[in-house]
Amino acid sequence: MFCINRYPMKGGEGMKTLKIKLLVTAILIGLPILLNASNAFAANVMTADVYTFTIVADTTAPSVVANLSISGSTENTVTLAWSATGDDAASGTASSYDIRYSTALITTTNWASAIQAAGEPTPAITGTSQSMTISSLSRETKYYFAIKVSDEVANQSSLSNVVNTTTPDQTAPSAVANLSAASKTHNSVLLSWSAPGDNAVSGTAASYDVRYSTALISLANWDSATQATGEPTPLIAGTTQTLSITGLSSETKYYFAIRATDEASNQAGLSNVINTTTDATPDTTPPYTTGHVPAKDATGITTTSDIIVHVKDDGAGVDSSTIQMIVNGVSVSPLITGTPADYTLTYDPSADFINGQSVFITIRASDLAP
Ligand SMILES: [Ca+2]
Ligand SMILES: [Ca+2]
Ligand SMILES: [Ca+2]
Ligand SMILES: [Ca+2]
Repeated sequence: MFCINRYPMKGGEGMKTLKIKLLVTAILIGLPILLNASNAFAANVMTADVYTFTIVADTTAPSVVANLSISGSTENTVTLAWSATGDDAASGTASSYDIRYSTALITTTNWASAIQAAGEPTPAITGTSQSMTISSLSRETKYYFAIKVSDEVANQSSLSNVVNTTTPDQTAPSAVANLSAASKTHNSVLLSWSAPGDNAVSGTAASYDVRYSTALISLANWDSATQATGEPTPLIAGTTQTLSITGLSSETKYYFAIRATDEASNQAGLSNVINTTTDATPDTTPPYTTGHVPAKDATGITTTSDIIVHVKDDGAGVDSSTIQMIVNGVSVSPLITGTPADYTLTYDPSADFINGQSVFITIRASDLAP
């Protein structure tokens, strides 16, 4: 417990004498030697100086933010901007921000129930422009935003000005992938497809743009393709819709494509591009006769004359099985030669005609049109 080296033995002193000296010394020095061996000798102890002082209380809150504004937005984010206020009103540097948002107007009363943003920036010195982007918002939704500022004591400013914005729609309808030609005629094609949505494949788009061209349609030449008219109003995604394109030319190859647009003018990409060739113009004109020998209403014909007449059709052709020839009230069987476009009927009467006789001829025929 004691440092023996401080008390070297003198010559002739015995162990007993040393023990007595140590005991006396310990009594004289008292307790301090127990605490600090260096104070082995006398110390001057002052009376404790006990006193206090008081820090002034910070009871001044940061100024209210009065210039909160919206500096940008996307479908699911809104960026806010404001100027930093101070620790004490408009001076110094505050300690923290509390930004909240809600789909309802934010007031002092409902502030506590508004959604608390996370990750607000640390306040900068008063007057500094600050910003924060709130994410995970919903598309096409009106949000209100407000901010409060606190100092290190947690004196909190009152509610800032409240701003609002509606997040935009930046998602186009999906591209139609199943455009098809359901039917066609010589001058029309009936198109069919499944409705895409407002946003990709959900919801309801706002309009269609159907185009056609005799050249392959691509996004590059989309603008120069012919715009159809009378497109239907889009129905909810997945519904089958149709459009008849009319006024087309017969026996012509046409390409067709469609794009939907939502109410925010986001336009879908190009659909699958189909092509179809219109039918031939239907035959609506009956056969006709020509090349009559003898000529119609001719006079002075010999009694031995044969009767020759052409039966023609400019469309599908004459159906030879329908040709009828009636001479003076009697159905006869002329020799029929030629092709469906131009049959020649040659009738050689078995008996000569009679002098001065009027011969009455009737020809009937139908064409091969379906
Ligand atoms: Ca303060
Ligand atoms: Ca929309
Ligand atoms: Ca959309
Ligand atoms: Ca015909």
